[in-house]
Amino acid sequence: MEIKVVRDILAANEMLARENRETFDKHGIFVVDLMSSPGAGKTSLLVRTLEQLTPRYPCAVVEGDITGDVDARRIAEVGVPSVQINTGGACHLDARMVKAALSSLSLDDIRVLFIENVGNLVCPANYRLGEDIRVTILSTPEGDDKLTKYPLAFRESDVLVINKTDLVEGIDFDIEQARQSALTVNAQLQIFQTSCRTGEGVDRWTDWLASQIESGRET
Ligand SMILES: Nc1nc2c(ncn2[C@@H]2O[C@H](COP(=O)(O)OP(=O)(O)OP(=O)(O)O)[C@@H](O)[C@H]2O)c(=O)[nH]1
Ligand SMILES: [Mg+2]
Repeated sequence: MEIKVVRDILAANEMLARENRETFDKHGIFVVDLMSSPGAGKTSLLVRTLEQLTPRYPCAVVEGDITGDVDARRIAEVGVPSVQINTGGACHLDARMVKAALSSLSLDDIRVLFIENVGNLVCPANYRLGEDIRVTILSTPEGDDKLTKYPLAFRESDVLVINKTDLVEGIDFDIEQARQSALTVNAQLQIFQTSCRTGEGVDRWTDWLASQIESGRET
């Protein structure tokens, strides 16, 4: 019975995610879902990415947090429209929350929508939101073993961004080992290495993202 309830919740979410997808298609919006542990650098990568993309594409952001609007304010400082969702305790966004947030955005004026999920490396991966691509960030201080200890998010993603490469000296994070582990978990993963502090590697990621936006859907 318990299993059935969980399945019902996920099935209901899938249905709403498809509705969101139809809305995005109708308005020609490319959607990126960003996932990671708390503090891996989702907002930092978003800010860097928006600085490069907004001259070419009108962007907007849906921010998911348990409480508060700190991240939405950081996005507003870059001059990009943002909507904050407070989950009130839930460890992930779901398609219903995103659908509700869309009513606060001017969809005809958006080409790329970024959704920053709640900081959590496990729960968000179970809930599709209607996105085109899913990106999971792993930051070097978390350790390269997280790819094999928490494989779901990486298995369910199109992209892995290894962030905080500027901190790799002095901690036990082997980038080559991380890349190998990632590809073992998901051979289709596109892998990028960034430092949001120095900006290193951000261009390669935004160039690839722009190519995906231009070509429409998926990797
Ligand atoms: N050294 C270094 N610090 C970084 C880098 N990227 C982010 N940070 C720092 O890491 C901390 C967390 O970054 P955020 O961008 O807020 O992380 P987040 O994933 O959005 O966090 P939540 O939304 O709370 O889950 C901040 O102090 C950032 O300045 C990086 O590449 N290098
Ligand atoms: Mg954040």
